[in-house]
Amino acid sequence: MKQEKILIMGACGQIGVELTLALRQQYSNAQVIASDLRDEAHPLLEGSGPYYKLDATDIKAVAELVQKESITQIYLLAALLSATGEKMPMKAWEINMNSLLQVLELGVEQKLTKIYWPSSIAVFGTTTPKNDTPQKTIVEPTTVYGISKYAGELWCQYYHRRWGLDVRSLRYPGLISWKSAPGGGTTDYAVEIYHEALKHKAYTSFLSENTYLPMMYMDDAIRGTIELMEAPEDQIRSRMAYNLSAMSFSPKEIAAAIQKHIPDFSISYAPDFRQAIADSWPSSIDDSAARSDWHWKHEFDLDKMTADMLKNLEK
Ligand code: NAD
Ligand code: AKB
Repeated sequence: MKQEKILIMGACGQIGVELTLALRQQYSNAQVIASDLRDEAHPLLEGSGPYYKLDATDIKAVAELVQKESITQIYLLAALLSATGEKMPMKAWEINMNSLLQVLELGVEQKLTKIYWPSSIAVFGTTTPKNDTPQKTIVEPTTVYGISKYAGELWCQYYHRRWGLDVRSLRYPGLISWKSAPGGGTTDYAVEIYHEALKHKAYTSFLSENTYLPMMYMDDAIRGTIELMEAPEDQIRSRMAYNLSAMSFSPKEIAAAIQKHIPDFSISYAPDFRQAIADSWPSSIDDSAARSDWHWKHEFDLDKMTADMLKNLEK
């Protein structure tokens, strides 16, 4: 059997850094090629494996690299997220859609064994049921980011149905991590708050106190991603992205969790344009399809995540 060789695009981002390191543990450094538009991110620099500066929308350069490195799998993480996307909608559409369509085409041409492409809770909109949002429901996204994610899911399903391409996807909730910074999303407040709590014992949230959103610790997201990708093909019953859930909390609740460790931490609220985006998203997600199809299970709740975040950021 041909040895798997994985290309990660967008490897310097919040997810990319941790996914690259985790896949290098699972396979080997040489089997996991990291790439991004930016210079190599610091956590990847310490000799952990090969790195290329690569524009995910430059199909010629991507195709050349796939050939040169005999790539068998692609993880396409390059994207503009919800808040940045609203500032430059056409650019977000171009990056998010063109990179995906080109990778799907390349997947068929080069007979790639697997492709991973993440979707988001941003596919849902104001007409979607807000609590325990089901896997299949009304989907009318309000942001260009959400539109690109939902269109992308349909394209993934199309390439699987039409060409048998093994492309898999998850609708991540907001992700919280300490190794790398978030890249311009609406859920970024839930990372910033830990940094500010340790530095200044105070944080001003750009979302209002009772805005509940689905959230997940990065450790769970990385493990879930690898479990989805390693699952036998017959367990993947949805070729649209799977809902994935761990916890749901508001700015007021995360602040209370931090106050258990830093009692004099204080939070204030100054909602900005991201409030409307958050208000259009679900408060909580029903991920029973992922739990029954490929046995997804989260490990971190708000208190466990808060203890781990503060411990690692303090270092
Ligand atoms: P991020 O913004 O932190 O990282 C994205 C990376 O893509 C950056 O390093 C950026 O330099 C790179 N990039 C942008 N344009 C590029 C291009 N043209 N060519 C190559 N690289 C390019 O984002 P992230 O949080 O790591 O998200 C990764 C994926 O996961 C995205 O598709 C995002 O929509 C999805 N997602 C993330 C979250 C989250 O909370 N982090 C939630 C849901 C879905
Ligand atoms: C964002 O806020 O844009 C992302 C996401 C939930 O897709 N974190």
